[in-house]
Amino acid sequence: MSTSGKVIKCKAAVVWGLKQPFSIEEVEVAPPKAYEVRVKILATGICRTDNNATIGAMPAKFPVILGHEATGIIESIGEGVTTLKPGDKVIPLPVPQCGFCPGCISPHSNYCEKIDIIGRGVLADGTSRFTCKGKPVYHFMNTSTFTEYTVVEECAVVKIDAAAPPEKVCLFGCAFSTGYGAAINTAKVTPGSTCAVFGLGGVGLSIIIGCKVAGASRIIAIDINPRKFEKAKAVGATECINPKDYTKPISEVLKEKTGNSVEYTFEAIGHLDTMIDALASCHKNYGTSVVVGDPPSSTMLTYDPMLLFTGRTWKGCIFGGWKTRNDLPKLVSDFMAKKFDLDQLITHVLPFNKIKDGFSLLNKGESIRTVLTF
Ligand code: PAD
Ligand code: ZN
Ligand code: ZN
Repeated sequence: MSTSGKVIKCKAAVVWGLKQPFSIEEVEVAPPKAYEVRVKILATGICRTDNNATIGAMPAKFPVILGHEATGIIESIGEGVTTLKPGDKVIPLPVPQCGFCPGCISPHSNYCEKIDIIGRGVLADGTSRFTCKGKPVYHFMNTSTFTEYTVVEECAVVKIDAAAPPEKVCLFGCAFSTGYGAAINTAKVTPGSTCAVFGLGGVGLSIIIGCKVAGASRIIAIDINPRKFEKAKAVGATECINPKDYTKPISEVLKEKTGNSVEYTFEAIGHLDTMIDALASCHKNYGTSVVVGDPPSSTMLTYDPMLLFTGRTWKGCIFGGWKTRNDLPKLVSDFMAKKFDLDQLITHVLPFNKIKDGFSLLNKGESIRTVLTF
């Protein structure tokens, strides 16, 4: 029996308020309105950004369905949708590509104005498609994937190769694309260069993969959790540093180890002190440092402007600089052609109802990516 045009009742992980746990509930998912599609989620990864939203470090409206790194199948489409049809395998896009805003029109930008970075929690018409126990439940980052079904705007989802394995390519919905693109697109790492990556989660390891594909000859991986080092080496790090083994800042340690020659540094943690240390770690004139970690909301950063005055470049990056609807299908094709491997990044695969265990693995530093399957 077709579900098109009808409300679907299904299971979703709802977070009812700040610092509240994930609660598996029966929710109602309304049919897609004009220029929207309803997606059956097949697999979804757990990202630090979801955890940040539960603790207030990333804006979100509660109650909310979090999750933004997924693969799914189009269940039905709303009026006016022309680029997708039921049955298409897709990746929902936390950074949409509307095609019309200044960021979409510029060849130098991937920042689509439709991105919900401020936690609006609603779709274009200002309403949500989810309800639970008679109350509206908000969307998250244009996607909301911790649910069996979600509704997203046409510009916030892209069709991919039907043969792509869902429990792997969901990582293209955030961690892999972000990290890999930070190295390839944002820093534009050059062959033979020296790179340093602060933070070895799913994002940091993907940065290492990007640095390696770009031909970097020295990739220094930094984390306070030494259990991450084996994975870092497996994806291409040439050496690893634990800040806990030193009393001085890592920028000083790197200067000594490299003869002051680090070209590219990346912060993939989301802490203000490591953003400054990563900046100070690259060469004072020709160095480039990229902030990839989410800055904690409502905080300010002070730094010595001399760090920039001498010529360093300090950049940020959203979703690895990819124009999502144009570029993700090509990245998935590169994966299918074995240009890179995601196996090292996926440490755990759990059924969706074990979502709390997935977050506990992340917070205990035991996982890189946990993928939840439905
Ligand atoms: P994660 O928590 O899996 O990895 C972070 C790593 O940093 C862990 O291995 C920690 O042990 C390590 N760490 C913590 N403190 C320190 C420290 N002081 N020094 C060195 N290492 C430390 O997170 P993730 O890989 O999922 O995400 C990393 C960040 O990137 C996080 O802030 C997330 O919100 C952000 C992100 N940004 C974008 C974007 O578009 N810019 C996209 C996705 C994620
Ligand atoms: Zn993410
Ligand atoms: Zn746009």
